[in-house]
Amino acid sequence: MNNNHNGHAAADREKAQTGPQVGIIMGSASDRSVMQPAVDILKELGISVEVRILSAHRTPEETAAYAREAQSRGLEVLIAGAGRAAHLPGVLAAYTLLPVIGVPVGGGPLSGLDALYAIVQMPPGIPVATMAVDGALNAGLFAAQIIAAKDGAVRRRLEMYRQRLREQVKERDRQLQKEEGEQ
Ligand code: RP5
Repeated sequence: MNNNHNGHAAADREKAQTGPQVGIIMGSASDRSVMQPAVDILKELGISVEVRILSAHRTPEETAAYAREAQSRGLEVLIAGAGRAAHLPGVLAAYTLLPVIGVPVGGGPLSGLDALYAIVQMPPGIPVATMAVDGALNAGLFAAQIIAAKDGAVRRRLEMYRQRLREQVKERDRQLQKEEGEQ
């Protein structure tokens, strides 16, 4: 495929894409502040999201229905954040072939270690890409990178994001060198 063809394909995808591309699901309203960085970074990168509260334990039927219908509704990636016995990402993954990114939510008596183990230790066959405890920002970036594999505009925004990171580190290093030199 040449670049021109790729350009047309991307434009066609843009036209066809009207609904949300990424579903951000959390097990409880209490997870909202932890999950917000995923919402913010995806919007910043020009990716449409929908945000839902669905619980693997308290609303299991709604959770299964959401995952079953997600791909046919045009979603491309799911991000799921949950704390304690965090079954949500695994349950969503059981009902869809979309990539599911899990965010263990901290807090609680075990400080998120329970959720981390529950999400990262998926048995063979049903994978969940597990982020750090409270790692919603990286979940958003990872979802964007999946979309960027076929979307040049998102790829360019991610490149600019990394460029800003590089510049921030260099600026802090320059500042540190200056302060050290003054001592
Ligand atoms: C999990 O239990 C949720 O994801 C949340 O992190 C945790 C506590 O839920 P609430 O009791 O605050 O609703 O299902």
